[in-house]
Amino acid sequence: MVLVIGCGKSGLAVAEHFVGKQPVLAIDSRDQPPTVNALKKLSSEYTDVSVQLGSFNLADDIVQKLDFAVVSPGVDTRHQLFTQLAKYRVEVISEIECFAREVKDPVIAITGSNGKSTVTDVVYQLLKSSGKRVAIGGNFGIPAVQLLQENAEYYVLELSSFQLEATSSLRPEIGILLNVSPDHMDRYETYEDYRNAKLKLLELAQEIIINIDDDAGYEYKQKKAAVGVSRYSIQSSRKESTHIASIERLNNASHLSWNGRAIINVSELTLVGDHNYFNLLAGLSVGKLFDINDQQIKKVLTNYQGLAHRCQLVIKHQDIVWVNDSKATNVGATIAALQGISFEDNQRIILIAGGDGKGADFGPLAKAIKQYCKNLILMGKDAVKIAEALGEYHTAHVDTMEQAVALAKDLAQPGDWVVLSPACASMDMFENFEARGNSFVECIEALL
Ligand code: UMA
Ligand code: ADP
Repeated sequence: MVLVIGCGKSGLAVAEHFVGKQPVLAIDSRDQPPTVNALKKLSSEYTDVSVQLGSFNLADDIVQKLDFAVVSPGVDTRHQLFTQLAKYRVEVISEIECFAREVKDPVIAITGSNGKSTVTDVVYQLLKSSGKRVAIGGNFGIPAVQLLQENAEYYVLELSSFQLEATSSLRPEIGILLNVSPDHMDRYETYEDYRNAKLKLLELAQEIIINIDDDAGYEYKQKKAAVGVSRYSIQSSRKESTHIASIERLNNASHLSWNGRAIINVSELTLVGDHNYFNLLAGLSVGKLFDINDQQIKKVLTNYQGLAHRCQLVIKHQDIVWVNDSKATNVGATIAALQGISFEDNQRIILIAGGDGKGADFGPLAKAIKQYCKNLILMGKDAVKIAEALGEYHTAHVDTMEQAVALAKDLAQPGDWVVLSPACASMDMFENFEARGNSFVECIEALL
């Protein structure tokens, strides 16, 4: 019997994956998990599917009957259930591991603290543009096991630290580590543990793309192979040389470049901000590894519009720019957004931030806010913690998105940018980051 722990998107997909092959017991500590109706339907259609809601408590004789357990990424494995599973030597694997044990075609896997979804989408667009049948998923939204039905030639997967933890059989053709900065510190004992979960991808992958400008990538490269150091570097087990994607200055303009050769002038890109240039360099590296020609790479990257809720322009109204960066769910993401939008002459950003900080240290965020922002509007569970990290800096506290947007409108002068980039998860006030971003946009529309 397979135990499915957590009945969200991945739990349901795993239950569906094993149905008819092995008996399934799906459990959730909530009474009404999001997939409750779909699971009940499944168990009414298949007698060997059972569902237990409201607790993770299992009798020892049931645990002894288990072949293995599949844990959802959102479930904390420090729960007592996992001690019980270990006692009876029940293997605990991820949904990604279930995928890895069956997939026959090549996988490109992307991890990092920030930029994963953007790079996953860019890589998907690039491969699709070269005529390949490509499936996209993982942390991006569609559980990987569900993609197995797609008859794809390539699988592009965004992987979170949680998904990598209980994964051992995946052998991505290419593994990309974008960056590591603190996140999910409510789930890890130390930053080192979180970082190691991310670095695991580099051990699993056959070929790797690492960001040498980031500490984690740089240290990995120093440890594994002390070859030339630049921004993006491709270390290859297949190829002898090290390839470098970087930003180079040519004729007074910055260019996305490959091995020092300019390919795209950044002024031709739709995406803005240094962090996005790095994301596109990761895409460029994959394009070159797949021998996609420069013209094709250029076409895809210059036309790339970005995903919703990531530094997305909402409206420019009376010379005030409103930006939705709701997906900035950790400190590193908000700092990157502030740096990307920053102005050299003065501080013109009115930042709306706050939510569930997941145990983060807000010190580095406070420093960036003082450098780049003229006002800070805080809301959510950890608003006070952020304000404390800022010390003397004046902050305004609000209870709702409506109040935040109304206050931002009052404060904004022509030339200012109002940016929702919370540095926190959204679940204390909203269903998810999309709902938070949508609420921001609706409040703006109602007010302007
Ligand atoms: N649950 C319990 N007890 C607990 C905790 C959770 O029973 O103590 C149950 C919940 O009641 C719920 C289920 O577990 O029914 C939720 O499982 P889940 O949180 O793993 O969510 P899924 O719906 O399966 O979505 C997961 C990823 N969620 C998380 O990692 C938190 C999705 O990433 C991913 O898209 C999806 O699998 C498909 O692969 C979302 C995410 O927020 C976008 N990821 C984090 C991030 O990007 O920062 C890592
Ligand atoms: P993820 O899937 O890792 O959360 P996204 O591509 O969805 O990453 O971007 C989330 C947020 O992270 C963006 O809104 C932006 O603020 C920030 N961000 C994007 N790319 C980077 C990067 N390369 N480095 C740092 N921050 C980034």
